Amino acid sequence: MSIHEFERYPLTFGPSPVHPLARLTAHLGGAEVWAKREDCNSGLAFGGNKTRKLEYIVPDVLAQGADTLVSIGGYQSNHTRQVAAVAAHLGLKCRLVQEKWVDWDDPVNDKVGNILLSRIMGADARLDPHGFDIGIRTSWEDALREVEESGGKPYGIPAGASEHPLGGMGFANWAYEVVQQEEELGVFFDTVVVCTVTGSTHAGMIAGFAALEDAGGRPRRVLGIDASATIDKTRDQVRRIAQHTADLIGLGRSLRDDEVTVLEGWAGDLYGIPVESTVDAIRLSGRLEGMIIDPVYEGKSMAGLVDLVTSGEIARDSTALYAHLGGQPALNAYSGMFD
Ligand code: 1AC
Repeated sequence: MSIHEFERYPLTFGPSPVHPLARLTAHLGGAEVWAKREDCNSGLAFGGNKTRKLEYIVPDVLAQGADTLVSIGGYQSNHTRQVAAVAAHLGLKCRLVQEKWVDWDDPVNDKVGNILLSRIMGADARLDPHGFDIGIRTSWEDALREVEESGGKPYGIPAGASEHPLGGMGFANWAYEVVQQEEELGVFFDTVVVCTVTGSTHAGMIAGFAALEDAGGRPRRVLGIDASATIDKTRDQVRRIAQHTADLIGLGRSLRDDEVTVLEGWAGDLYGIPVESTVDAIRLSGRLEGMIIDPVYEGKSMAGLVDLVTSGEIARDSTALYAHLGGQPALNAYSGMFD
């Protein structure tokens, strides 16, 4: 099946904006760095990368006649906030499992930012003491069962939508959108840099760009920057979801090892805990570009991009695209870092 034949329920404003980061580029002395802004992609609760994924999942939600979306993430999950927004938009109920993925001692960590927004939008967001893990969680399975036992019709969306069979589709389509925007802008991004944790954003890009390359497109690198600090799990999950998505969109071959790149070095020791390079990257992006990034995901991928350009791993004559996945609401739980 071609990617264009999959049903997509519109939740975004259309293609997310792409623009040059001129002052960051000058600061780094090349490569030329641009950003594609999933943080500006929709009117639903500040948008973000999950909204694009949910466009491919909502048709199935509606086909199944579900009345409650059931999802999971950390206290400051961007994913659960976007699920809550989509539920509100569709007039559905929303039950969220918010696990203690990050041992972060800010006293309002479980009250502000993403979780606050989810509650404002009417989600039943309940705290759960379990720690970080990117896989399928029993707490989430329990929540699905509880909704069913109380007479509801639940629809399960796992963390980051990553383990959902259609979880990679949104970013497979992102690759097609990039190629369209390249044509309009007269630019070619030889390198894409993206944060990766639960994997389906990165995996979708891999599948989409592989299909485009096989159809005669120019080759490019998609560099995933690990922010999970459990790199083997993330790498396995990216590969598995990328291959599954590639199969869905008819790639018709196995992905090569060089198409699945997950780099480590910027996550620190634990998911969700910013390290010095994260904070530096947040300040750099804010001060040079007025572009706000978060301490859990984008601060880590931007730190990776800065180092990769500085070291020449992304060459001076490259044109690199930084995928800004959103996530700024979490900053509210990290205010102490910027006193
Ligand atoms: C981990 C899925 C993830 C979130 O925001 O909850 N990106």
